[in-house]
Amino acid sequence: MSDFGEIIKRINKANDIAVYCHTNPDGDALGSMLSLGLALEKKGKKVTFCCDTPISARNSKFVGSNRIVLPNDEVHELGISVDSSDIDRLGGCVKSFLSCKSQIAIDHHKSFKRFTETCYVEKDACACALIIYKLLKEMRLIDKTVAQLLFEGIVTDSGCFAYPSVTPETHQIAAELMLYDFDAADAIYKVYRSMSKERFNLKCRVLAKAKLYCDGQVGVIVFTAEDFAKTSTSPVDTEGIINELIDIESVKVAYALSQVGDLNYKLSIRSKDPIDANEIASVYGGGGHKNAAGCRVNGYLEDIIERIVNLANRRI
Ligand SMILES: [Mn+2]
Repeated sequence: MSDFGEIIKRINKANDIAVYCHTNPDGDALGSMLSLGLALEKKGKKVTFCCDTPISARNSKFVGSNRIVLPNDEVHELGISVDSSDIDRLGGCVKSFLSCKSQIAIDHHKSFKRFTETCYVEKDACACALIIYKLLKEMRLIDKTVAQLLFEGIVTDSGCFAYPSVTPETHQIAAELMLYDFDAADAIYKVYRSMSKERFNLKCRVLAKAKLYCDGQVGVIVFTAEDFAKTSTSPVDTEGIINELIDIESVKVAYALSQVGDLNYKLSIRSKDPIDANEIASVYGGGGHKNAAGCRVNGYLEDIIERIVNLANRRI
């Protein structure tokens, strides 16, 4: 793995840079991509912000999100992917990313699969934004806007500094960012606590149907196409709702199934130590972090639930 030296060299050499994040971006993906792109723009680079998912009302709260474009045929000198554990996570942006004359990947997933010659990965970092912070600090490109975006990325992926992946360094970096004097409490409210009425309704509806298995040690919630239709929401509104389930004292593994197609579901997994969510997700070809991971599963809902509850039960 190359260090920042090679990355900075490549950034300095390029004039036309495109930054990429994964499909259905979360706060860390957006905070990392937007902070990096806006900082490079300040350095005089021409920057394009690419993501394959149209920005939702929820994500439009991130400064610079109005600059994000859907994948197109434009060819860029340098493509930088952030917060993507493998090339497929770029979704509709894969072709655009690969068409760049050179590529860099910066990531923090345990399940990272190398897809560029130059990459920088810290598998223990609780957010990709922590890595972008170190890079931009070395390049002396942090200002108030950039600091707030990095802080928002860290807040999102650390569960507001609550997950086991949070270290003294996480707090040190957050403290350094707060010195830039943005409104940190407001940033946390905006990206971590606030929600639309529609999302609240979805949450109530789905949590009311939550089921516990294995003496209350495994929790399952399901977001069906009907749940989305009845509450005027979409899969992007599911983010974080699974945490209510893992917060139940007896629950050691929490699952959220989100309907994507007829017999096709996105599975999110949360676990408490020592159970490894990344390892469970890898059974279905997915991945993520030790306590939070995801994958796709196909089949009838009842069969899927039986299979994933068994997977958890064997690890409890
Ligand atoms: Mn992340």
